[in-house]
Amino acid sequence: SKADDPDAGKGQRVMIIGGDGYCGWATALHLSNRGYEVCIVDNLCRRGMDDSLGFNSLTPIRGIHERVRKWKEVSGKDIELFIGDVCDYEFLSATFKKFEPTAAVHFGEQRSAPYSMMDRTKAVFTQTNNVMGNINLMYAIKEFAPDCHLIKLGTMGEYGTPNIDIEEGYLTVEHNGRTDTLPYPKQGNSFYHLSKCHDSTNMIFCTKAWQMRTTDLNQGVVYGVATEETMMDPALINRLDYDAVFGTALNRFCIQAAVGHPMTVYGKGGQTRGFLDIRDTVRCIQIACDNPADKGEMRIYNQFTEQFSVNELAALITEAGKKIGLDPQVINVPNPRTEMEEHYYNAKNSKLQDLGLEPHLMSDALMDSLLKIIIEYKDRVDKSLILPGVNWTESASVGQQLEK
Ligand code: NAD
Ligand code: USQ
Repeated sequence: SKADDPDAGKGQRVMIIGGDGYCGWATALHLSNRGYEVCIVDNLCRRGMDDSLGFNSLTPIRGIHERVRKWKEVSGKDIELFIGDVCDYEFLSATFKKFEPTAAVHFGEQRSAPYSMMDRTKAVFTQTNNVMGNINLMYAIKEFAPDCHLIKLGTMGEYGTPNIDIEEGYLTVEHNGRTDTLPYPKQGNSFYHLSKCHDSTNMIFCTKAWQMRTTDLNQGVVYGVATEETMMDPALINRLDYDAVFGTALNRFCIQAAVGHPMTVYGKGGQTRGFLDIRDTVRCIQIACDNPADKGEMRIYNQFTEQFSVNELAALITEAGKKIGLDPQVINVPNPRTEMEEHYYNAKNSKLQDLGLEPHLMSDALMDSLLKIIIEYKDRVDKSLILPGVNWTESASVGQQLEK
């Protein structure tokens, strides 16, 4: 398709904040390969968190400088690198002046709900890092690049699990005979998810006050590791988290199945969420870049392709695993989180598909290839990192949980 032309992104200069992370790295390469001028901004704090907590990616990821060098070798394309913190406004200003982005894609936040619930310090860090970074970014756009389109990663978790259908960002309400279209009610279920609610509220305000162009992408849980570009060379491989803090549901279950650890369904397992393949994450960002909001307009898309309950995921992996000779088992572990385990869930997701997204739905082929990549690296798994150690009700004011 046209979106895959080598010059599909001609004229666009896209700053990928958080470009050393799971979604950001895949997106940076995807856009670079299609002719977008790309730079990566990252302070590498995520690698530091893994080091402090003793976690590792299942896949052996290379340092960011080596990644970018290898990309140049493989593709002939340059990705400019800016190592620094978006909470540092001087750094961010200099980066904006140097790169002059037409779009800024903001992945650069602390993104784990369990991490944000470990203790008070990490709750405060999560909200400070996320909310302050996003405010700085909006000021930088206002000051240095007023036409720049802000594409901000939000989360489906901003909506919580209401007993009515979830719309894409806005809800039309009739109340006492009058009607208005309002931001959809926000019910984040961790300090992390709440940081995204606060970001969205700040964005609505700045979009109007400063006539900004903004898009908020309420993304579901991402799964998979392979994209076209990250598989071009072993040094380009993407990260895949399996620990109980940064590992997400489907990725964790596949890794558990591959190493013979029972799949850890929390509580009753009726928790239902939206999911998408990482190959669709990169497409959705490209679509957002190619469809900038008007000045003063904040677009909100629900970025997921299918809904599953945790029990359904475990059942799908059990079947796929059996086909390749594994014998996946399930255990119901006491739910460390405070969340509904049986609930109504029906979220809309048509806007990105209307703009051209062709979803990669969960399939045997995907599970098969994901399980095979995982098996290749399974000796790197430290099984002691699999069981959950962070409990919502026990979040401490001092000291961190996870001491084993
Ligand atoms: P990740 O932790 O792999 O990557 C985030 C990157 O941002 C890291 O490289 C980190 O070093 C960087 N970063 C964090 N704070 C920064 C700061 N202040 N300055 C500069 N860089 C900073 O996370 P991910 O899974 O790639 O998620 C990316 C974004 O997408 C997050 O905003 C997350 O909330 C959102 N999201 C992720 C998922 C998912 O399933 N992974 C689902 C929905 C939404
Ligand atoms: N779960 C299990 N067993 C596990 C891991 C998770 O049953 O081993 C359950 C959780 O209890 C939860 C659901 O699976 O009900 C999803 O948990 P998760 O860890 O996969 O995802 P979550 O904490 O919601 O966070 C992840 C990303 C976050 C992103 C969010 C999208 O880390 O950055 O915002 O997915 S969403 O879920 O739509 O809010």
